[in-house]
Amino acid sequence: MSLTKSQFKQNFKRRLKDDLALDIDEASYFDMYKVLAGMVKSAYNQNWHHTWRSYDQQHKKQLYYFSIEFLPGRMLQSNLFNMGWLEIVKDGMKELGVDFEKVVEQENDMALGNGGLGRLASSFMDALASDGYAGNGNGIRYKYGLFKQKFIDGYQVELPNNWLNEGNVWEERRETHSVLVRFGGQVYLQPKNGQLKPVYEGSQLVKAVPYDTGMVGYENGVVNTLRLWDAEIPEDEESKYRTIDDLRRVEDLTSVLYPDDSTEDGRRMRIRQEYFFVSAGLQSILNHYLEKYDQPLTKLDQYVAVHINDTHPSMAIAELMRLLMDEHGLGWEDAWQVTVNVMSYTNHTIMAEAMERWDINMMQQEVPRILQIIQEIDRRFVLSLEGKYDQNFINRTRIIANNQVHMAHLAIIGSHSINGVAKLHTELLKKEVLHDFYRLYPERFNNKTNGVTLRRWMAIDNPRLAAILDQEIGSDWRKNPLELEKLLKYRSNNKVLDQLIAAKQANKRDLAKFIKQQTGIEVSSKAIFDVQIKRLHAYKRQLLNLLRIVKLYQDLKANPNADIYPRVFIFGAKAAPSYQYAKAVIKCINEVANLVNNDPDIHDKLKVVFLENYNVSLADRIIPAADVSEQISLASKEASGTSNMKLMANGALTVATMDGANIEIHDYVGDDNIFTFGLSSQEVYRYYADNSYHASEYYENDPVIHRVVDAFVDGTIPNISMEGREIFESLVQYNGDQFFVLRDFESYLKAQDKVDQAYRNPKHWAQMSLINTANAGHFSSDLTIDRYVDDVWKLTPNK
Ligand code: B1N
Repeated sequence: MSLTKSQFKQNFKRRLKDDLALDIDEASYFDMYKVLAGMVKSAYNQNWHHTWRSYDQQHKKQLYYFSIEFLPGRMLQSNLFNMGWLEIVKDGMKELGVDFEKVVEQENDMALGNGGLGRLASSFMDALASDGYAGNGNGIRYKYGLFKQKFIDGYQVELPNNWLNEGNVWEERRETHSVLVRFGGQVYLQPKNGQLKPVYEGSQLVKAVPYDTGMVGYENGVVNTLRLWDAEIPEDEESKYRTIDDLRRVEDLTSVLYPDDSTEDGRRMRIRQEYFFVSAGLQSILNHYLEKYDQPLTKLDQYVAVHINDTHPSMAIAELMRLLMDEHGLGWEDAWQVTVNVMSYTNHTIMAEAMERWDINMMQQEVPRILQIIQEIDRRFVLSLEGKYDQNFINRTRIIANNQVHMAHLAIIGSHSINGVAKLHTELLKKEVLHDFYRLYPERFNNKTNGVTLRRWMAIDNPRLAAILDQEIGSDWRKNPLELEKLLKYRSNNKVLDQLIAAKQANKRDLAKFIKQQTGIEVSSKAIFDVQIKRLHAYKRQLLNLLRIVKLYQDLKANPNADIYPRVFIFGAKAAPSYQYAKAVIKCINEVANLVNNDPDIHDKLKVVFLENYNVSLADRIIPAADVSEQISLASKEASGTSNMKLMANGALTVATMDGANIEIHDYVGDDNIFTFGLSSQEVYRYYADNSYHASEYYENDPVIHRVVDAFVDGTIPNISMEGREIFESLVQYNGDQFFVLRDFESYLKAQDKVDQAYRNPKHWAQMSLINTANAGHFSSDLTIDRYVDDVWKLTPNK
């Protein structure tokens, strides 16, 4: 896919003419985006074709990553980059007098995910292709991505995100690969040729149509497939869809992404969505296997791995059983063996409210055959334990209990591998949350610490940093992320440290300009840029950050000369629309921002900036400019976190609790290059055990806490009479403060004081920053994928 600059300029102008009948000075940025994306796609289509043909010819084992969320963000730049075209196109555009940045911004950010889980799925797509493995995605083509967030009077307002309204240049509708997915009705089993076969009455068929998107590997010619399913009414079933409601239920299957991170609202539609993409995906996998690989289904596990990203796709276990038995005639034992060998499962959270449990009656109504099969899996599971384990143990581990289907139990019983997403998280799964299952299947449990696409977050988003790296340690770190460690040699090299400082400064100036544009707020690029970007959730404790800002404000009001190093607090966070507490925190942050930013006593010492609509494109802008990374979840609650990795890679220093992957970051950079604080997970569990944490005591006994918390109800912060009260109450009740904000407050202040002091020594700060970047290679998703490939999926790289 080589291309010279003059070829590019020529082709680009010609295609504007050929496709749109426009000269370059007549084309809009959107026209140019479409034409450029079209060029990119025609260029990789050949490789796409080659890639899947070679998988088929070699009968390569293929992985299918099933995820209810994918979050690729904008794809133009990353495709250009992976094809080795980015610099050529940037230069060419400049010579053509086109603002490339503006062209890039035309693309609707593909936001088919909520947060870390969805972004992880997309980073794995990039890593699989870039490492040369046959790995494909399977998901839902939502018409509306995650809502657009606006702030009106400081409140979050959700607007629809109609990302498809101007078309999607990357996708390819593959009508001929459509399959039918059955919902509802009654199912009976009838003997036929010595087997029991289901007979359906009154069920409805939905047509699942795949839209495929090429996943371009980094400079290796590999292009894998992300297959997202849309739902339609089958042509010959139209007569069965009589009511508007019938139609709506089909449309709704792929209309909205559930905007819930870590909670389930138990909606019937969600079950239907989950079954829809799982059934469609598995059918297309089996069709392809039988047609192109032409092997018996008993050998499926040699050629196919299906990974279920959290429990949302866990019906895949029952659906594969159904397809193997009902459609292809395998007996239970054979089908079960194949299924367990094919399936593997990642758990992403220990938050009890996020554990999916579906009402048995709802499953009966929506997916009756699947429920039948789950009941049989459950029956056999219980049978296998009887006599070996006591009744309590059996009741705790079985899939169906209290009229609910426990999806994590199904996922565990039906998979050969179960992994957590950071060392601590996996340990907690084994010791606490899934301990019973760990006793049953110790060999199935393993850790796979998350990773991030360093090429995107560093090479594409932070060209200034990348240029320094390339010059000092060469450019191999793009392919071999551990090469970043070579940077350690320069930790005392003044020239390199000065360059790093200058690059960060320039990035901060860019972000300051953007902040001014978006919010009107003036921030100084000399201040510390202190960043907390992630979903808004009580356990992530944005409130802890906010309480400290209020304290600094009060300190400065009492003593305007207080020695506080100027800081800009930057937030990005969406709250689930039904999550009232999280929305109250957003309102309070916005009101504190108003108060602080407009108080002349504060000068430039504190600024608070809450950027609207945090998404991948906004992350692209913020992360290169960050000095401080806030990773302050209550220990044990954040399974891994991934913004921690992106920020460290860009040289931000982490203020961290010993939670999730923070612990591993700490292990790599060492005590001196991270600011840790707060309770350990053991201490948290001890508090749970003896029920001895009483938030009210901290409120009563600590005058600083008292004053800060009172600010939420005494008028110090205006316009939050309701929300301030809600937060106040949540904190000061005897058994309030579920996430130990007040308990960790003092320790947090101390860690932040160290940050404040350390920043005053720019050389030393740059050195710490360098050490973080140098160790970030360990958190490349390329390496995470290598570990999944070796331990779980057993794939071989493509030649
Ligand atoms: O998955 C990320 C982790 O880095 C984060 O720590 C973790 O919080 C996140 C229900 C979830 N866990 N659970 C979800 C998402 C959507 C949904 O409907 C739960 N997201 C995470 C990647 O491992």
